[in-house]
Amino acid sequence: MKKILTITFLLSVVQIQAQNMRVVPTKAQLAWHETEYYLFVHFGPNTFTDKEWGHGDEPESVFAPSELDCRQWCRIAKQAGAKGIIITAKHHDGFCLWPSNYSKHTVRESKWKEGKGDVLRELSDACRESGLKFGVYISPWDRNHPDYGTPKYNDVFVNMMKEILLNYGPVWELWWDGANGEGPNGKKQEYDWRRFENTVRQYAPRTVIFSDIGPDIRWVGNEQGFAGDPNWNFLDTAGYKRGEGAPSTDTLNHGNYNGRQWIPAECDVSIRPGWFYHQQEDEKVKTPQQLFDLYLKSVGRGANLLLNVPPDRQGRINRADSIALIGFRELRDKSFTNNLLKDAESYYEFSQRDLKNRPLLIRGFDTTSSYYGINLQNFIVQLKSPQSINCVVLREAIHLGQTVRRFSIVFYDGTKAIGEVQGTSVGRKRILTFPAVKATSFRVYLEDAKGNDNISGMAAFYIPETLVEK
Ligand code: FUL
Repeated sequence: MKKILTITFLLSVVQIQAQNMRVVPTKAQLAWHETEYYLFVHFGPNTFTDKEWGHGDEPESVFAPSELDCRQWCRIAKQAGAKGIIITAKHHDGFCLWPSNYSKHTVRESKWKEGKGDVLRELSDACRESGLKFGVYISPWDRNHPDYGTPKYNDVFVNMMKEILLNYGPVWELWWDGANGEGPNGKKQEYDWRRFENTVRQYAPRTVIFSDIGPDIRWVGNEQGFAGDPNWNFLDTAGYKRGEGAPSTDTLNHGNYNGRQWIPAECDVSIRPGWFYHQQEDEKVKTPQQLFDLYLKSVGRGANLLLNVPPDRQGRINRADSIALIGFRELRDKSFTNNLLKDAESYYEFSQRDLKNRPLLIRGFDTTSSYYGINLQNFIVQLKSPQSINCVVLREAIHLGQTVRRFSIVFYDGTKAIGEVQGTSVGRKRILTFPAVKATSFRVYLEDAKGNDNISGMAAFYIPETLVEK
């Protein structure tokens, strides 16, 4: 009897572990991971009143862009190498950038284009034309709507989402802000999240939903744009709620190593101090170098980067921001174009599989994830000639899960070890930067993993010294 119990116990342990190891992304999440970096656009009455959180009592006439040009936003996004745009269709002030039938606080009531304007229409068209993904931020918190704070508001919110999903889709990502304050009647809303989620799944099953705790994508726990190190794509949401009931910011930042759901992190951060445009911040736009550093701390830790670039009162992306964005693009191109492993050879010390993995290195580091994985243990890369290296990039075949917890890389000059770097999680992409070493080969040691590791891409670069992560 005791034996049977022990066996049953062991089997269930094995089962639980196997279940954990099988946590993998959905197809939509996998595609989302590949979008890597895209723009956030905060635009609305706050742009004109110089506020960050409007009270919802602003007259609609304040919304008056003089030369709104969503095609200009898209051109700049493309030039900057971003893959999509997410727009604040409705911020906390409740103003709708589309003529919603469920509100009287919209572009229709403004004087812009004599009430015939529709920012969502213009942006969704422009995104489609330029091959950018179109995403929508919609704040459940509404400081204007008369029904807010009553069950009727949940109908309003559902209907607004339906309007957006059905009339402007495909919506690639839907962004639910966790903030929940009081409405015009002084009451907070009891959101019917289950119904909200069902609505999106019913009308737009391919849309990925962001909120603090998913269901598809989680908030990274800060608005500075950096993911945790390590960063797990797993999160346990049982017992947690959106907004104030969310897990600790530290948990959101790192994820849960043993989490049962695949809910990867997105790093939202603004190119300026504020989320909305304020002229006095024109001098405070982040530099290309700062943006590059954010890229290392977000994308380089396996998360996605959602970079906010707020249009000005004309309705155009300001010159100061576009210059920074293009500069950021140039730094990425300069850094990641010349993969030093192009001609390298790779092999396992203790196996006969010499050179079998060469395609991994040659394919190097494209954006489509390879469907084959190799194991890191004793993986050696032999360079054709000595190379100065200060950056190594790894990818895990995340469609098979995420397992790598700790690894190290030892660099050699001939047979002499000349340097070592350490890394934690890998996930969709891990970019390690370090003081340059001149090496003839290097060896990757897997120090700890939660299951079979599958590395699907590896590359090495010599990036400008000033860009090495501090
Ligand atoms: C927060 C909001 O309160 C900010 O205004 C901004 O929209 C940011 C992205 O999310 O919760």
